[in-house]
Amino acid sequence: MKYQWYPGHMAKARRMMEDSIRLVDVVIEIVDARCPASSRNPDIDRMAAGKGRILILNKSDLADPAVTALWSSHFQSAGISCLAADARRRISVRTLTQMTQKVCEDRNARRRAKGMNTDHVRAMIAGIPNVGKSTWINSLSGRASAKTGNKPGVTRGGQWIAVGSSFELLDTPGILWPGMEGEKTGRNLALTGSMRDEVINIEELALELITYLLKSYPGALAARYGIDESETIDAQRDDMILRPGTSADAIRCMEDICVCRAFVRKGGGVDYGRAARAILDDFRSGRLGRISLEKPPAKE
Ligand SMILES: Nc1nc2c(ncn2[C@@H]2O[C@H](COP(=O)(O)OP(=O)(O)OP(=O)(O)O)[C@@H](O)[C@H]2O)c(=O)[nH]1
Ligand SMILES: [Mg+2]
Repeated sequence: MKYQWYPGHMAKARRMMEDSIRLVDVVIEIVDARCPASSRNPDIDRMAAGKGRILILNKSDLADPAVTALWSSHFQSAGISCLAADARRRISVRTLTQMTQKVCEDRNARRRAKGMNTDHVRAMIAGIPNVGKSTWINSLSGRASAKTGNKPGVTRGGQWIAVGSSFELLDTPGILWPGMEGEKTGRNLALTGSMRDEVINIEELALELITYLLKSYPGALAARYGIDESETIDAQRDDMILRPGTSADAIRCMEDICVCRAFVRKGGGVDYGRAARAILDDFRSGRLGRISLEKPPAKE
């Protein structure tokens, strides 16, 4: 399955961001801590060239803490200022001040030379849909200034929000990019809810998640649904059409989940659609445990 979602409002948002970029000193890119590489938009990288940069690994409460620590040191050793965050908790303005002042050293030196104030910083908050940009701004400002929601595409226009006297933050709509490379990138963004479920085959996506969990987080599905993960089946069953990224065991697990949860269709037969929605919901809200979808490349 190819995952791709680039509706007109994103192209429009991208143009708005390109127009506004000259107004800001820093670009704060928010990514999903469960897949920090997949959730970085190369368009934002290009747009923000020459600006101070900060990377926030948000939703770290849902990610595997050991893997998030690997990502933090990976970005830091590449010279990228980064911070793991849970935007639903209060975020300290002081931490952000320290980070922005550091990435703004050149700008500050130029300003001081002209006798200008260096305390005030304007930042654009950018990232793909649903990673928590607006929640992060609200958490920093201590009030619900920006609209948030548990689906991609909530923020539509740009909105400036003042935080204390030192920050002005520009909330922007989440944007993806056309021509996304790599199956895994799209799959990860579909899993974390950065694409609309309506444009995705959620049953296939759930099977990909189960395949991944069986391999990388054994026991997570058994703990949640009471199924037996160790049972394996004959992959040659002729009613199965396996797609890349999914395994026969994943189909068997999905069927077992249907049985354990009594997800059956009216006329009989298991209800894959319901099981898929339950599994995706459970993953997205952390009920399957703290799970990361990718690790940084191993150091040489
Ligand atoms: N568990 C958890 N949930 C979060 C966190 N940050 C945001 N959320 C939730 O994620 C959902 C999306 O948050 P938003 O702030 O609307 O995301 P956004 O990036 O502004 O999304 P768009 O405007 O659609 O691009 C909401 O349901 C938030 O409550 C976090 O750090 N941890
Ligand atoms: Mg938003």
